[in-house]
Amino acid sequence: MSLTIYGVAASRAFRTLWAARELGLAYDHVPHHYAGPEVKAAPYLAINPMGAVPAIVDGGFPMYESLAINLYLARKAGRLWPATVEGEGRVFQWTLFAAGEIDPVIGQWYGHTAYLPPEKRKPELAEEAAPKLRQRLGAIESALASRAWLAEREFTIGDLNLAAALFRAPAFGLDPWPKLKDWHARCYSRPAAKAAVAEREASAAAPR
Ligand SMILES: N[C@@H](CCC(=O)N[C@@H](CS)C(=O)NCC(=O)O)C(=O)O
Repeated sequence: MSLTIYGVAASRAFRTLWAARELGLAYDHVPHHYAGPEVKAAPYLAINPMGAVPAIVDGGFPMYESLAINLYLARKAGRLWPATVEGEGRVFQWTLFAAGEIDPVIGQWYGHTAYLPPEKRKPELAEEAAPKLRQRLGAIESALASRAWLAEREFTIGDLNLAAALFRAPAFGLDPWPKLKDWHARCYSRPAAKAAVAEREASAAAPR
Protein backbone atom coordinates (compact mmCIF):
# COMPACT_ATOMS: atom_id res chain seq x y z
CA MET A 1 0.00 0.00 0.00
CA SER A 2 1.71 3.18 -1.14
CA LEU A 3 1.65 6.45 0.79
CA THR A 4 1.90 9.82 -0.97
CA ILE A 5 2.42 13.05 1.01
CA TYR A 6 1.46 16.27 -0.77
CA GLY A 7 2.88 19.64 0.20
CA VAL A 8 6.15 21.53 0.13
CA ALA A 9 8.19 20.91 3.29
CA ALA A 10 8.14 24.65 4.05
CA SER A 11 4.48 24.42 5.08
CA ARG A 12 2.38 22.39 7.50
CA ALA A 13 3.42 19.39 5.39
CA PHE A 14 6.57 19.57 7.53
CA ARG A 15 4.50 18.02 10.32
CA THR A 16 3.57 14.99 8.30
CA LEU A 17 7.03 14.59 6.78
CA TRP A 18 8.43 14.59 10.34
CA ALA A 19 5.84 11.99 11.45
CA ALA A 20 6.45 9.74 8.44
CA ARG A 21 10.19 9.79 9.16
CA GLU A 22 9.61 9.01 12.85
CA LEU A 23 7.36 6.11 11.90
CA GLY A 24 9.82 4.74 9.35
CA LEU A 25 7.23 4.87 6.57
CA ALA A 26 8.09 4.65 2.89
CA TYR A 27 6.39 7.43 0.96
CA ASP A 28 6.36 9.46 -2.21
CA HIS A 29 6.52 13.21 -1.76
CA VAL A 30 4.71 15.54 -4.12
CA PRO A 31 5.93 19.01 -3.03
CA HIS A 32 3.02 21.13 -4.23
CA HIS A 33 3.40 24.72 -3.05
CA TYR A 34 0.52 26.09 -1.00
CA ALA A 35 0.46 29.21 -3.19
CA GLY A 36 0.72 27.29 -6.45
CA PRO A 37 -2.00 26.54 -8.98
CA GLU A 38 -1.84 22.75 -8.47
CA VAL A 39 -3.55 22.88 -5.08
CA LYS A 40 -6.48 24.92 -6.39
CA ALA A 41 -7.37 22.62 -9.29
CA ALA A 42 -8.23 19.04 -10.20
CA PRO A 43 -7.02 16.42 -9.44
CA TYR A 44 -5.71 17.81 -6.13
CA LEU A 45 -9.06 19.28 -5.04
CA ALA A 46 -10.50 15.76 -5.04
CA ILE A 47 -7.92 14.91 -2.35
CA ASN A 48 -8.25 18.14 -0.37
CA PRO A 49 -11.23 20.31 -1.33
CA MET A 50 -9.79 23.07 0.89
CA GLY A 51 -7.00 23.58 -1.64
CA ALA A 52 -4.38 23.52 1.10
CA VAL A 53 -1.43 21.34 2.09
CA PRO A 54 -0.69 18.87 3.45
CA ALA A 55 -2.80 15.99 2.26
CA ILE A 56 -2.05 12.31 1.87
CA VAL A 57 -3.30 9.40 -0.16
CA ASP A 58 -2.60 6.14 1.63
CA GLY A 59 -3.33 3.14 -0.55
CA GLY A 60 -6.22 5.02 -2.16
CA PHE A 61 -7.44 6.57 1.11
CA PRO A 62 -7.27 10.39 0.96
CA MET A 63 -6.93 12.58 4.05
CA TYR A 64 -6.23 16.19 4.92
CA GLU A 65 -5.63 18.21 8.13
CA SER A 66 -1.98 17.84 9.13
CA LEU A 67 -2.45 16.86 12.77
CA ALA A 68 -5.26 14.39 12.04
CA ILE A 69 -3.12 12.80 9.33
CA ASN A 70 -0.38 12.32 11.93
CA LEU A 71 -2.78 10.67 14.38
CA TYR A 72 -3.96 8.34 11.63
CA LEU A 73 -0.44 7.41 10.52
CA ALA A 74 0.76 6.74 14.07
CA ARG A 75 -2.36 4.76 15.01
CA LYS A 76 -2.06 2.68 11.86
CA ALA A 77 1.68 2.07 12.31
CA GLY A 78 1.20 1.27 16.00
CA ARG A 79 4.15 3.50 16.83
CA LEU A 80 4.39 6.76 18.80
CA TRP A 81 0.91 5.76 19.94
CA PRO A 82 0.09 5.63 23.67
CA ALA A 83 -0.42 2.31 25.38
CA THR A 84 -3.19 3.51 27.71
CA VAL A 85 -6.57 5.10 27.17
CA GLU A 86 -5.45 7.98 29.41
CA GLY A 87 -2.43 8.44 27.17
CA GLU A 88 -4.75 8.52 24.18
CA GLY A 89 -6.82 11.17 25.94
CA ARG A 90 -3.72 13.31 26.39
CA VAL A 91 -2.69 12.82 22.76
CA PHE A 92 -6.15 14.00 21.67
CA GLN A 93 -6.05 16.90 24.15
CA TRP A 94 -2.69 18.20 23.01
CA THR A 95 -3.42 17.67 19.34
CA LEU A 96 -6.65 19.66 19.57
CA PHE A 97 -4.84 22.25 21.70
CA ALA A 98 -2.24 22.55 18.92
CA ALA A 99 -4.93 23.00 16.26
CA GLY A 100 -7.35 25.19 18.19
CA GLU A 101 -5.23 27.16 20.64
CA ILE A 102 -1.71 27.30 19.20
CA ASP A 103 -2.03 27.42 15.40
CA PRO A 104 -4.21 30.55 15.17
CA VAL A 105 -2.35 32.46 17.88
CA ILE A 106 1.22 31.71 16.86
CA GLY A 107 0.21 32.22 13.24
CA GLN A 108 -1.10 35.70 14.06
CA TRP A 109 1.98 36.61 16.10
CA TYR A 110 4.54 35.23 13.63
CA GLY A 111 2.69 36.51 10.61
CA HIS A 112 2.68 40.07 11.90
CA THR A 113 6.26 40.04 13.20
CA ALA A 114 8.15 38.08 10.54
CA TYR A 115 6.24 36.16 7.86
CA LEU A 116 4.24 38.84 6.08
CA PRO A 117 5.98 41.49 3.98
CA PRO A 118 6.71 44.47 6.25
CA GLU A 119 4.07 46.67 4.61
CA LYS A 120 1.36 44.09 5.40
CA ARG A 121 2.31 43.57 9.05
CA LYS A 122 0.01 45.02 11.69
CA PRO A 123 1.87 45.40 15.00
CA GLU A 124 -1.42 45.64 16.90
CA LEU A 125 -2.34 42.13 15.76
CA ALA A 126 1.04 40.79 16.94
CA GLU A 127 0.49 42.57 20.28
CA GLU A 128 -3.00 41.08 20.55
CA ALA A 129 -1.65 37.56 20.01
CA ALA A 130 1.33 37.79 22.39
CA PRO A 131 -0.51 37.53 25.74
CA LYS A 132 -2.66 34.71 24.38
CA LEU A 133 0.46 32.86 23.32
CA ARG A 134 2.04 33.44 26.75
CA GLN A 135 -1.05 31.97 28.42
CA ARG A 136 -0.91 28.87 26.24
CA LEU A 137 2.83 28.39 26.75
CA GLY A 138 2.19 28.63 30.48
CA ALA A 139 -0.37 25.82 30.23
CA ILE A 140 2.17 23.59 28.52
CA GLU A 141 4.81 24.51 31.14
CA SER A 142 2.37 23.38 33.87
CA ALA A 143 1.78 20.07 32.17
CA LEU A 144 5.52 19.46 31.87
CA ALA A 145 6.08 20.18 35.58
CA SER A 146 5.26 16.57 36.45
CA ARG A 147 6.25 14.69 33.31
CA ALA A 148 8.99 14.63 30.68
CA TRP A 149 6.60 14.01 27.76
CA LEU A 150 3.03 15.13 27.26
CA ALA A 151 1.10 11.87 27.01
CA GLU A 152 3.17 9.02 28.41
CA ARG A 153 6.70 8.20 29.57
CA GLU A 154 7.97 8.26 26.01
CA PHE A 155 7.72 10.68 23.09
CA THR A 156 4.37 10.17 21.33
CA ILE A 157 2.55 11.60 18.36
CA GLY A 158 1.01 14.07 20.83
CA ASP A 159 4.45 15.55 21.50
CA LEU A 160 5.19 15.65 17.79
CA ASN A 161 1.93 17.38 16.93
CA LEU A 162 2.30 20.09 19.55
CA ALA A 163 6.04 20.59 18.95
CA ALA A 164 5.44 20.85 15.21
CA ALA A 165 2.76 23.51 15.78
CA LEU A 166 5.33 25.32 17.97
CA PHE A 167 7.98 25.34 15.24
CA ARG A 168 8.20 29.14 15.41
CA ALA A 169 8.02 29.36 19.21
CA PRO A 170 11.79 29.93 19.72
CA ALA A 171 11.37 33.21 17.82
CA PHE A 172 8.89 34.28 20.52
CA GLY A 173 11.45 33.38 23.21
CA LEU A 174 10.99 30.41 25.53
CA ASP A 175 13.18 31.45 28.48
CA PRO A 176 10.17 32.14 30.77
CA TRP A 177 9.07 28.50 30.31
CA PRO A 178 12.20 26.38 30.99
CA LYS A 179 10.49 23.00 30.97
CA LEU A 180 8.77 23.80 27.69
CA LYS A 181 12.05 25.10 26.28
CA ASP A 182 13.80 21.87 27.26
CA TRP A 183 10.94 19.70 25.89
CA HIS A 184 10.92 21.65 22.61
CA ALA A 185 14.69 21.16 22.27
CA ARG A 186 14.35 17.43 23.02
CA CYS A 187 11.64 17.06 20.37
CA TYR A 188 13.73 18.88 17.76
CA SER A 189 16.92 16.97 18.63
CA ARG A 190 15.39 13.74 17.33
CA PRO A 191 17.01 12.56 14.07
CA ALA A 192 13.66 12.54 12.23
CA ALA A 193 12.97 16.12 13.34
CA LYS A 194 16.42 17.27 12.25
CA ALA A 195 15.96 15.68 8.83
CA ALA A 196 12.50 17.21 8.41
CA VAL A 197 13.73 20.66 9.48
CA ALA A 198 16.62 20.41 6.99
CA GLU A 199 14.14 19.49 4.26
CA ARG A 200 11.91 22.39 5.28
CA GLU A 201 14.78 24.89 5.21
CA ALA A 202 16.05 23.61 1.86
CA SER A 203 12.60 23.94 0.30
CA ALA A 204 12.12 27.44 1.76
CA ALA A 205 15.42 28.55 0.24
CA ALA A 206 14.81 26.95 -3.18
CA PRO A 207 13.43 29.10 -6.01
CA ARG A 208 9.87 28.15 -6.98
N1 LIG B 1 -5.63 23.12 9.33
C1 LIG B 1 -4.93 22.81 8.13
C2 LIG B 1 -4.33 24.08 7.56
C3 LIG B 1 -3.69 23.83 6.21
C4 LIG B 1 -3.12 25.12 5.65
O1 LIG B 1 -3.67 26.21 5.84
N2 LIG B 1 -2.02 24.98 4.91
C5 LIG B 1 -1.43 26.15 4.27
C6 LIG B 1 0.08 25.96 4.13
S1 LIG B 1 0.87 25.85 5.71
C7 LIG B 1 -2.01 26.26 2.88
O2 LIG B 1 -2.01 25.32 2.13
N3 LIG B 1 -2.50 27.45 2.54
C8 LIG B 1 -3.02 27.73 1.22
C9 LIG B 1 -4.46 28.06 1.27
O3 LIG B 1 -5.12 27.82 2.29
O4 LIG B 1 -4.95 28.58 0.26
C10 LIG B 1 -3.85 21.75 8.43
O5 LIG B 1 -3.32 21.75 9.56
O6 LIG B 1 -3.55 20.93 7.56
